[in-house]
Amino acid sequence: MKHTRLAAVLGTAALATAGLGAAAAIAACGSAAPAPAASASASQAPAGASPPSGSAYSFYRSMMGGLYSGSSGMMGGTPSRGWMMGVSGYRWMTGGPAGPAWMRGRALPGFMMGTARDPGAVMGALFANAPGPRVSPAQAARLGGQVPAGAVASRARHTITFSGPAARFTVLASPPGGRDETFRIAGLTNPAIVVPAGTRVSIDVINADPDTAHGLVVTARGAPSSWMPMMTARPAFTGAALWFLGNPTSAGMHAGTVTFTASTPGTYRYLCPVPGHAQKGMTGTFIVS
Ligand SMILES: [Cu+2]
Repeated sequence: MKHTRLAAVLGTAALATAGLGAAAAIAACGSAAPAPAASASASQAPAGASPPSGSAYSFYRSMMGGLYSGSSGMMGGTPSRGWMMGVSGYRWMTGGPAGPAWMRGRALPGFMMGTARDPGAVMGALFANAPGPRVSPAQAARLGGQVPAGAVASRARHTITFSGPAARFTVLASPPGGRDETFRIAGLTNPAIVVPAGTRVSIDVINADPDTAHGLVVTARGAPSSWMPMMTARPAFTGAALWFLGNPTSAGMHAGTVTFTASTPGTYRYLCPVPGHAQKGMTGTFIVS
């Protein structure tokens, strides 16, 4: 595919991505997933993202520190404690070459899991107070119902078609008033998105679900909608991933922007990479014409 060529395009796109999504989206595509212990040193992101710094990493350390020292003693004696607190734990949790490890079959540590909760519920709660852009529920509802500039939305064909060199649209993840575990774009549920080859695409993702983390990845068409989509799928274009956003709080709904160049014509898929969500219906078609 076009990973090599697109590597040059990486920096600005990924860095424009908000908050935790940025750390995740920056990782290079195509390489093998490292073990947690290795992820600290391997596969470093472009300048500006490594080592992790700034408010997202500070938030992570403070959150994990709270879990360690809490009265529940949840993490007491956990062997993973050392790496969980530092850079490698941060990358394990928020993203690496192929997404966060907990999305790729490396289960969340037992102390986070409780019983059989959706990992998205665990991560949504943990990252509810993460830094990054926010929008109000009213703004989210407006943006999620709006036909994007330069696009034609066809309700009959369930398609949103762009022309021109740039495409920007908002995606609401699992908003109220619709079926759970779906995306809403321009008032449509999981519509097909069509852009001409070479389009610079910016997708503003808003997590409108009160109690679950969601993200968005554009991946190859053939990727099966498996429980763990990221075990078999990779971002189809460099930067085409925002792994997850935490739950909304009174400060607003978390928002992040996925930016990439839709360089190669073909039929792709956008999906939520959180385990189980694509299978439940968080997916749609992305066509580069
Ligand atoms: Cu989801």
